[in-house]
Amino acid sequence: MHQARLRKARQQMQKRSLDAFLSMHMPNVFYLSGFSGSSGALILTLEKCVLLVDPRYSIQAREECKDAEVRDFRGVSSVKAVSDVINELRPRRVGIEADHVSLSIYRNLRRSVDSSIGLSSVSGLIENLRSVKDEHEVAQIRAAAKIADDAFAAVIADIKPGITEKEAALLVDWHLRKLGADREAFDTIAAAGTNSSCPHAKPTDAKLKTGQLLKLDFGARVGGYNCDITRTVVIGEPDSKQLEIYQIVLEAQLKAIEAIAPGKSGREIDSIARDYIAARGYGDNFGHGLGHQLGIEVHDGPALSTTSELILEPGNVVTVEPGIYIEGWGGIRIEDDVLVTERGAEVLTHSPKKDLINVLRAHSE
Ligand SMILES: [Mn+2]
Repeated sequence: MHQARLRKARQQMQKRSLDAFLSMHMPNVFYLSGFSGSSGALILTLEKCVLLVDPRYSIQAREECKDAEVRDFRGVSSVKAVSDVINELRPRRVGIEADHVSLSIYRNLRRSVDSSIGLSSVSGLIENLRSVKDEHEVAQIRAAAKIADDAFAAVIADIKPGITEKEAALLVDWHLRKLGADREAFDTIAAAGTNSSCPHAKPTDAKLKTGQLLKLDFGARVGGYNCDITRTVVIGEPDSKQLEIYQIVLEAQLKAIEAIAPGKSGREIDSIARDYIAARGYGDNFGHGLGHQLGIEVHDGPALSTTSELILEPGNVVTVEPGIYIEGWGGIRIEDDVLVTERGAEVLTHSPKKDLINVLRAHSE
């Protein structure tokens, strides 16, 4: 699995006239080597793959990384250790990840790497590979999505008026972990009433009340991969405005999902949902992009937005998450994870969404 990824990375290096590539960006290091620690550096040449870790991670790195030569360093800075390996391997030109290396690290590298070795700024070399998921990656995201779906079903049975947003978020997290998630993909959002009008609201100590909307946005992380799902429910009987807006968001989401296919642009898919919402008078209430790519990172690259350059291809995993947010009233978002296949969209998250779920009724059923 990592051998195939290293092969692809080397092809990309050759296309850019690089005979070495340095990554200190952990999502990329994990992708290329399987190392899941919090810091390390991977130096890839056309023949060698060296993973440098500090002593905290020596044992773990040797266990996790069968396709890399693991070395540990102590008593020197990580930049000095990286420079020593580069000087030993003597490439002509090393690609440095411009989006992830700080100016001070770059300056220190330039000082300690032999002046005959070129350091070139590169962007997206590994991210472009990560955008097309292999079978193993899709299996992890599928497993994460299954856990999130099962957690949602369990949470619905637990939620009732009187518990706080923070307690609702904790219930989500508890069920995710209990069902086998390694951890949450990100800080769970549980936002009720007017707080739900903030797309990325923080859970508060406010207690859930009958008649309120409750927006739950959460995800599981499994084997280093994330899923991301949002459902909006109502505590008790929904009113007509809640039902009206829910239907618009749902319809916008279903239309966008249906349009997903290889060759379509991220912008096109975004506009299908956006135009539908605008035509119903809520254009100003959908401020964010329709979705992002999903993988080792929760925001694993741009996907569906008004500015996206992405052309969809089989193996992309994207979220589709339109929302309508009205200040002082509340917000409704519905989010699912979608795998792009030759035939179109395969939805990976399956929690019910056909109707605005009445939590109290679901509870009594
Ligand atoms: Mn999302």
